[in-house]
Amino acid sequence: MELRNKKVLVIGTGISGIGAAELLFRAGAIPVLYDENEKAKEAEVKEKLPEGVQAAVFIGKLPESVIKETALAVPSPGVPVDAGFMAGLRERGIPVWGELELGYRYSKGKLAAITGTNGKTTTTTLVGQIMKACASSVYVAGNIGTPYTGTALLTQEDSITVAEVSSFQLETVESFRPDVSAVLNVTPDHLNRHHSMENYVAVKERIAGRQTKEDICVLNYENKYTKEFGERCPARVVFFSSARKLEEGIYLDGDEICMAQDGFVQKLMNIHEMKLIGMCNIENVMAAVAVAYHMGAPMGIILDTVRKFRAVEHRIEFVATKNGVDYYNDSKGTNPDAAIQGIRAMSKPTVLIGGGYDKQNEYDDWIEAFEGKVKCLVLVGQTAEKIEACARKHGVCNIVRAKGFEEALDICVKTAQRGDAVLLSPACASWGMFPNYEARGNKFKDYVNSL
Ligand code: UMA
Repeated sequence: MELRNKKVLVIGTGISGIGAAELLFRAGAIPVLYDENEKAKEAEVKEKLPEGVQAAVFIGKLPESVIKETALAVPSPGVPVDAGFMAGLRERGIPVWGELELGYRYSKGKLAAITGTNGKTTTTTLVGQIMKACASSVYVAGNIGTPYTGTALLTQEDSITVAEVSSFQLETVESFRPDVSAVLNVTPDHLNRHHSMENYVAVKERIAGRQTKEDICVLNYENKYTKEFGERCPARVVFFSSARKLEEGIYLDGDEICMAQDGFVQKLMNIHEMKLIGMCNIENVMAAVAVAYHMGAPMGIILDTVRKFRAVEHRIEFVATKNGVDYYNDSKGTNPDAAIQGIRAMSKPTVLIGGGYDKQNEYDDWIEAFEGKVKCLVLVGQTAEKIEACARKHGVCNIVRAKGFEEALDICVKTAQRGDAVLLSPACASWGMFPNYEARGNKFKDYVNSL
């Protein structure tokens, strides 16, 4: 579809909406920004637009005359496409490309796209670093925080884009076709948006929906959903496994990461050479190695980069050792499944900070994953009572409730002894106490570094 001089309605005025409006303007289309949130302010939205970029802005209600002139609608990832305003646009036959699809249509070069319930930021960051070590024009974009539309027009034929892709973004792709895709794992999440696990899985699979056997899809052999997807995936599948030797693919054998290809097995590296810890990170590394290798990176550069790579901020991030106690920040553990990875990564007796905003989650699986490692559970926030009841049911009894985050930190310092670890991995969002998980993680790090 030629968009030059056409009115394109961009829904949402967050970072994706601004990225989309900028791309559209520079591509010669006429962007119209719309936000359903009545509290948004037209002047503030206009201020977010880069200098020289123009777009009309509508807040709250959109006039019928604007809808009538709309050639294309571009929703931001946070806008559900099956309800309300968006459903109305579809009924009127207005084509819909999500912000990711729009960026894809305008980008050049090769694309690696990574999705999964957990681990996608770490894997995307690592693949980005590997590709930057062996190519000159590399962009890392998507759900990671730099909108895909923000880098698309910068790309050239020899560029490489490494994109973190969320299920929200995949709902509205059409022609999106990465050269190499990856689905790291799928476990229940965002079910309020996708309504059922079946829908959530189907939407994740759209990352490879347009791929052919000329493309690669990297999948986790040890996750029920991604393993099953391997049987019907339209791309050439490369599996990775943390639990068995594969005839073809990348796997963990004891402490060695190995690659089996065309009947040959190559030992790639020992996991103790990595700075990352935890089985989830070993899986992320195996996936990243597979993605980067199939994007054409030489194995030597891949492994050198993996050896140097440190955890992404707030994800089982080692902060410091103070008085013989190791402090880890896993503030990104905002749901029980992510927090399970955090506690599993610990090898020492651990004082664990949990609790926060109530997303109506159940905590049984998380507490079962403690496996006797948690010597004290320090609870904060709205969910403290619910988690305490659940923990006691599972026989975890050394529990302390803190009135606030600062008090929780004081308790950790008093309780942890030389040889222990302190882990912030709350299994809950930070809202109510902090604006976001980054602020919570930064508070933790500042406190630890000041000890
Ligand atoms: N809005 C509407 N109508 C709606 C919903 C939202 O008008 O029905 C408006 C809001 O009022 C707001 C704007 O849309 O002004 C927000 O849009 P957005 O929620 O899409 O947020 P962005 O700032 O554009 O950020 C989005 C992603 N956010 C979500 O998917 C919720 C960011 O992922 C992403 O980094 C960014 O685009 C760049 O691509 C964040 C995220 O939480 C990190 N992702 C989820 C996750 O990782 O689990 C999927």
